[in-house]
Amino acid sequence: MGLEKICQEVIEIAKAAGAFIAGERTSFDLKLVEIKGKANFVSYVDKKAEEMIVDRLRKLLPDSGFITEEGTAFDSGEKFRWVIDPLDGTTNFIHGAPPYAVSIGLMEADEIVLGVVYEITKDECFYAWKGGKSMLNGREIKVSEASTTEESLIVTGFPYGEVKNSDAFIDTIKHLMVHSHGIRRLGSAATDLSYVAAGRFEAFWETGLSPWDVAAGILILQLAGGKVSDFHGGDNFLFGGQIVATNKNYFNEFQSLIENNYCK
Ligand code: 2AM
Ligand code: CA
Repeated sequence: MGLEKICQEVIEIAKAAGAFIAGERTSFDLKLVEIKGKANFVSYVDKKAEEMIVDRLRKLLPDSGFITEEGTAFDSGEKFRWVIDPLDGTTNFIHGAPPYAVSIGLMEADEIVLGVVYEITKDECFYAWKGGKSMLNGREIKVSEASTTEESLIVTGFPYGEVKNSDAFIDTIKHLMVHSHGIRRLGSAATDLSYVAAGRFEAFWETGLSPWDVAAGILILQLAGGKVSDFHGGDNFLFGGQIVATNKNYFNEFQSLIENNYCK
């Protein structure tokens, strides 16, 4: 089966999980939430959604491995590996605030070859496969043309219990507060990357993320014409926990700003 066909199937799987999550939201009970650590809620909804997704992906591509947030399936070192966050933006979900998304990426060896981000609250499905284009609900998307901070709206996520980078974070915020159109914090990294891909934001950066938060969104952004790196401008952005993601024209200025602040 080709990647385009697989992508169509994955879209259906992401939407089915999204429908389950949306249904659960209407009757969500905070008492059922386990608290795994500070600011790190895991709910039965995340787990159930992941099981639904894994079950269908196993049938779609037998012998594939899994890297998933809830650990309901495992990476067995196969050639194809699914990288899944069944609910990216769990804290938003728990509080009933948008956005939250299903994020499903597929890796072939070390390369991301397919990505689907289904943002549930706006019913927006972003997707891309290697050799194709980036799409949103059936229409092609492209990054914006802006090339300077002065023309840019920036999105980020707040560091989680992390003290070591907080000065760099604050310095970056201070600079952008003065010079950019503004700063947003949506609470779903998969959605942040998809919005840069769609030209809604010019740039995104964050620390401490896991591969399942970003895998699908990275490919969607790259195939929409955007650029992704780690804070040094290198390639360790999927597993390295540091990501800079921008449109094409703004990359050099923004990546330099982040490198100067974080890599002193
Ligand atoms: P999640 O909702 O799947 O956990 C928001 O800035 C991003 O950070 C989201 O993609 C969110 O994914 C992730 N996130 C939330 N809590 C986190 C934590 N405690 N540690 C690391 N990442 C977290
Ligand atoms: Ca999650």
